[in-house]
Amino acid sequence: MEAIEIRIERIIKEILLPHQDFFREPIIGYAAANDPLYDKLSQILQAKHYHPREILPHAQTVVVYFIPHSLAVIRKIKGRQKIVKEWSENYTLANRVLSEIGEQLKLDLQTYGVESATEPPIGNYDTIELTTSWSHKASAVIAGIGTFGLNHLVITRSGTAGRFGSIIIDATIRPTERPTQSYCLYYKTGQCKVCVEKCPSGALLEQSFDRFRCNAYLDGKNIHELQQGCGMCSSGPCASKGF
Ligand code: B12
Ligand code: SF4
Ligand code: SF4
Repeated sequence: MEAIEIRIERIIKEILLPHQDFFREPIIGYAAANDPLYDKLSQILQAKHYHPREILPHAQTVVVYFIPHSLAVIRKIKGRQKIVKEWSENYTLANRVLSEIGEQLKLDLQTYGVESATEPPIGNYDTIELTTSWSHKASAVIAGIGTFGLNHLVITRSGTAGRFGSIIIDATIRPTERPTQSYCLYYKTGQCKVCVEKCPSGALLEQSFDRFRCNAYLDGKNIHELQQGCGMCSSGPCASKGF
């Protein structure tokens, strides 16, 4: 029988295949559902965060996948000071692709007798506090896919410009080792603040991130109504690679 992680990787890659112009090779990481970091998350986040076993009682592994935007899309936002339509279009496409990956993995794993539970790429979140109770970024860090950057996003070895999804399963897969160093240039050398300099709303500062300010900008107060997302803090030197 095909090993479960091989199967997971094959399914994700097959779904991405028709979208090669828009996404690069996915990065997939595995976290143990009983990783002690999950016990501390509500405390770290200062908000309710589900433990994987509150979502799936016999959870063993959290599978996290990162689909990095293609270099063609990244080139469109690099050097720009405002959002471009290619970023918006990839944002929308990524939502669709991530949902498809989640649904397909769930169906396929079921045929192996593996139960799973997914969170949508944009979960139902508290629209006042702007927080969810299932953080893909936190799981990405626990699953060894990346580290936090000054941009408050997760940076992977293939950069920060991309999107995450995760699925909780009741099969055991060996956890991915976590990187020992930050992928962010600023945290590594103190030399880069490009994300802060490029943020058009003033939400992202060296010492803080004002999610309400960012959200107001994303909400369309400063963006054309057909455009979604904002790629500026994802478009620095770490856009397509980690350091
Ligand atoms: C709500 C939300 C927003 C809100 C508010 C964000 C916020 N609360 O900070 C708004 C609308 C402002 C927003 C903006 C953006 N978002 Co958003 N957003 C989300 C969403 C739906 C939930 C995030 C959330 O509230 N989580 C709960 C909070 C409490 O945790 P958190 O923010 O994820 O991360 C915290 C912890 O991980 C913690 N932490 C601190 N120390 C440590 C240490 C350890 C060891 C661990 C484990 C954790 C940890 O630090 C973080 C901050 O406190 C997620 C999808 C998801 N379900 O995860 C996408 C998500 C975070 N967004 C994403 C993106 C891409 C964006 C934007 C670039 C817009 C865009 N799509 O073009 C901007 C970037 C703004 C920025 N610089 O951070 C991506 C991130 C990709 C990446 N490379 O990291 C996500 C994961 C969506 C996805 N499916 O990929 N977002
Ligand atoms: S742009 Fe520079 S400082 Fe900002 S997250 Fe990327 S590497 Fe870090
Ligand atoms: S998404 Fe745009 S507005 Fe929000 S922090 Fe990043 S650069 Fe600033």
